[in-house]
Amino acid sequence: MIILTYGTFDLFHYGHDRLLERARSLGSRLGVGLSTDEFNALKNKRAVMSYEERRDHVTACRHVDFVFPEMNWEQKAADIVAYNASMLVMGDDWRGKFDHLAHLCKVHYLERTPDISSTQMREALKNRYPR
Ligand code: C2G
Repeated sequence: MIILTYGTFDLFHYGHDRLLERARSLGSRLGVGLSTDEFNALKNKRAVMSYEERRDHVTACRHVDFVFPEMNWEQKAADIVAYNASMLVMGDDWRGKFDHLAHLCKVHYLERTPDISSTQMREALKNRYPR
């Protein structure tokens, strides 16, 4: 059973890893739609790490089987069909946002890991290594 999830995965941290681990445990293969820098601009997000650096990090994660670019909001339906995915998994900060895809596959939201985020990591790095 193929599972898909999507995200920026900037400054990869244990909250990301736990999400991917739980998503992977729900199926037999996990694919990650990794937000391109251009799509991050649409999400009003600026990642510290480049797409290639984030891709290498997520690809190295033992829970992940394949990574593909997430270039827009609309591609999920086509991705689900193209990869023959049985489930879309997202953190529950997205709860309800992808229910419109439930006619194509199961949509499952997992509890976010508290007290860790790429933003907090960025702030911590800035304080630890002030320029
Ligand atoms: N996440 C989590 N716990 C955290 C931080 C993130 O479970 N402490 C989850 C998020 O809920 C998301 C995934 O990790 O499912 C990736 O998080 P982000 O990189 O912040 O992704 P986001 O910007 O939410 O992009 O089309 C969907 C978007 O691309 C999702």
